[in-house]
Amino acid sequence: MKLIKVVLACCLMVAGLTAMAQQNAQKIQTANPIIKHIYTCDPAALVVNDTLYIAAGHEESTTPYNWPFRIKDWHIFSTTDMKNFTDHGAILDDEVFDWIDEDYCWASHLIERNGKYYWYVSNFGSMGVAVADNIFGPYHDPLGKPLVDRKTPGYEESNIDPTVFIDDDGQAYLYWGGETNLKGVKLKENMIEFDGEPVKFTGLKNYEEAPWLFKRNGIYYLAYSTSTGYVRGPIRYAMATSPMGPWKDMTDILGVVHNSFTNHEAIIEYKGQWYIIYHNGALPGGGDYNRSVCIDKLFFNEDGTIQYVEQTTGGALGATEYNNYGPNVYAGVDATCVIPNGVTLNSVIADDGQNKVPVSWRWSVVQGPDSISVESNSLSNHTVYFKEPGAYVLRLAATDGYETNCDEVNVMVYEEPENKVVELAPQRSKIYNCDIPKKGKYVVSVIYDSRGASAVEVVVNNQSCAFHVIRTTFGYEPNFGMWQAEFEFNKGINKIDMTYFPPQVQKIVVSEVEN
Ligand code: FUB
Repeated sequence: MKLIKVVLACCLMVAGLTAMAQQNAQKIQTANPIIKHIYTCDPAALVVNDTLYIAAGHEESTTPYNWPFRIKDWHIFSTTDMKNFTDHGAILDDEVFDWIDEDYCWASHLIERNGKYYWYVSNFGSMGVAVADNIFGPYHDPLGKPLVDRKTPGYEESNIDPTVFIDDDGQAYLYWGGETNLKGVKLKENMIEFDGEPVKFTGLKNYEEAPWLFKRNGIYYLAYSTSTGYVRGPIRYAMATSPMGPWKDMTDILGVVHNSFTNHEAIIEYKGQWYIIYHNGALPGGGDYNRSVCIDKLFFNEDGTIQYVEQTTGGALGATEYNNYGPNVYAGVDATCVIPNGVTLNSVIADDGQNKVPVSWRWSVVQGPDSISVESNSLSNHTVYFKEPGAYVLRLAATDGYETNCDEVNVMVYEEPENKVVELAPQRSKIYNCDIPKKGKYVVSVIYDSRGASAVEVVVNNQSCAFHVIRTTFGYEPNFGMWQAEFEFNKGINKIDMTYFPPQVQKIVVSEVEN
């Protein structure tokens, strides 16, 4: 009797929690990014009984560009028409996992098998799995420890971004890994134990993270996020005739996304149409660490290869199912520039194509000492050149012939300092002895390439000056910025300590301040 009461109480609790998840649900009707009331990232998608579910990380960074990722829970969103999405709230919290000892998590993957739900998560190089009888939980950690523990010899490297694929014969496979560590392994039927040893995959061009497996017409597809130096995030794919490869490298299928150096995709068929679900940093306040889930349609060629996907603001709604909106205009992240170099802003113009007129755009100076010249041959990444140093506010206006939208960006333009006394080409772990001819005021200028974001620390005569390089673009061409500060130097040897500096720092110049 006692047992029956406990079982009954548990059932009521589950039903209660499920009802609560439904009650807390928020209705959203939307184009890209599809979720606008919170920041979301790393989508995983699954279809259960005619409903498409997206499990996504809930990002809570207080600034858009600061490491680390701040994901403490994951939400589930659902739709039955790809137009209306429901937010069912934070269904999985990282507190479910006792072993999680770091504050913030990484990507997750949710999958259903025989009516049970398995939610794989990653946290600073270890991965675990939570299980529930209902998609909306409650989830518990059946292992009480990581499924892949970074402290286990042989598993120390980048255990992130789990993804699970179940083949038609019922065999489940787990894939995961960042950088050069993509691995795959069979899972036992219980979905929480390896069946055999993992295999490391190689030969996947520019592989960085975010593997996603699917099967179509007997062909296995492995999509993933790439990285080539400063350019990160294009989604590429490979094909195979078996879920464990060997993988044939194919091509990129989605380009760099707006305002986020990462991307993470799910590819799924729903009601006869294929979709790619990914993230960008396009919401106001969004960025590398405040990302937003987007959806676009994906198409295959006759031979099974995937067509390149253009990112749209119309998203899965499609261009014919909603009214014309003016172009989305994003002028770029505030940037710095050192004359005579130009600055390539990560500006983006995206239009829904509804007005059927090619989009046109114009840059202008809202504030600043002089006019500018601009190279802007495409809808994104425009390069601006300056003749005069100073603080500029630039406006980008774009029109679809019917509606015009604008956005502004600040650019601080410098000239390389005159009166140079010392010029240093930084080397790692180096303390420079700068021989200063006479006691006085000097400016230390650090010239950096702003294609990467980083914290930089320069220690001048034991005085630490830290500053943050904000990434302004993903292009191949360098973008120079400059940081400056004034110091009193004594005659003779003064020390500039660059023991730690990121590769972005190009040059350090010490120049005399004229009296
Ligand atoms: O969200 C944290 C990390 O960013 C994920 O694990 C990667 O896939 C990238 O999207």
